[in-house]
Amino acid sequence: MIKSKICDDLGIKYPVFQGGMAWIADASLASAVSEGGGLGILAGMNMNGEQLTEEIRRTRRLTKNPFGVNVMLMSPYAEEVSDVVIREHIPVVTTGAGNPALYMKKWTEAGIKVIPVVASVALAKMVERRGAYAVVAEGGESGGHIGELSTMALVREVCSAVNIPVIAAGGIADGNGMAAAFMLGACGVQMGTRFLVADECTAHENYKQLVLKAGDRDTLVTGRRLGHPVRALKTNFSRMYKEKEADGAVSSEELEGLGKGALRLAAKEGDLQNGSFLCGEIAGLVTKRQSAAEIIRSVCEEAEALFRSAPSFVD
Ligand code: TUI
Repeated sequence: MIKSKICDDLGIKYPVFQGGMAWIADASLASAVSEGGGLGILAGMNMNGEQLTEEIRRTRRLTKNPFGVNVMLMSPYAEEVSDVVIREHIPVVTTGAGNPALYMKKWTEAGIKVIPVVASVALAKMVERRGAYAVVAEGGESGGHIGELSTMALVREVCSAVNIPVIAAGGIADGNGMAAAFMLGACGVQMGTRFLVADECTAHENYKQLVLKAGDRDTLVTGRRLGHPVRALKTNFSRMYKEKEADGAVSSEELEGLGKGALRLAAKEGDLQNGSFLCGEIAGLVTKRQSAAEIIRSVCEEAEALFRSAPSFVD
């Protein structure tokens, strides 16, 4: 069985995190992942404090296993959500899309294991100094908000720069990806795209169909002009957005307005015209519907088989 230091520390069976995907990572998905032996993570992004508290309680009714909460730092609710995780005694908090320095003291003092998602060595070193338990090094193959570096380079560079556990994310959806991440020095993986099609994922059926059908070149990145690049599936909406972004006559305010509500429309309504279907490059590998527990077990068993066959690479 694949295991690492983070399993004992976090009380999980498999070193697999589920990404805290906005509008997607709810009690249903997070509890299924935690029940399956991984770490389920609720998305704090699209909920205010009261809604998140309710979702945490729903999750607790569905699993007794540990789960985490992701605080998306660009969210208008980040401040109130940062207090909810303390009040609710959440054991693990991940952060995304920014620098979590503002909240780290109160979280670590409350005994929370803080695991920021980082896209650079500089941020990884900074959060290590401030008491982060681990980091998720997320490369630009990921869906959603991304940094500049690829997973291959970022994970390796972060692993060599810090002395805390590194969890790899971005472009990982099977045992080969997991084994590769461990070879780079990671001791866990976070997956988002593969969990989009989990039975317990409540994303709209249209979303799941798009992911299942997507090939390797079916995502694109928009939002660079606004300073927050986002990877999504190629659809009429994302192509139109990209064209407008390249058009100097379209103002940044107009672009901001276009993107508003698009994540909810994709996840909840399956709106193929106006929704933004965030998805990673590895979608081409995601072709099967399974339960969250089956996904976690099969990824870890594939990685284990690869490690067992590793001596064949050495003469
Ligand atoms: O946060 C994510 N993925 C997301 S958040 C999201 S919601 C959204 N909606 C519209 C526009 C933008 C976002 C959808 N997907 N992943 C974690 C992540 N964090 N990826 C990259 C980063 C990151 C990037 C730069 C973290 C820190 C950073 O620099 C911070 C600094 O100030 O140094």
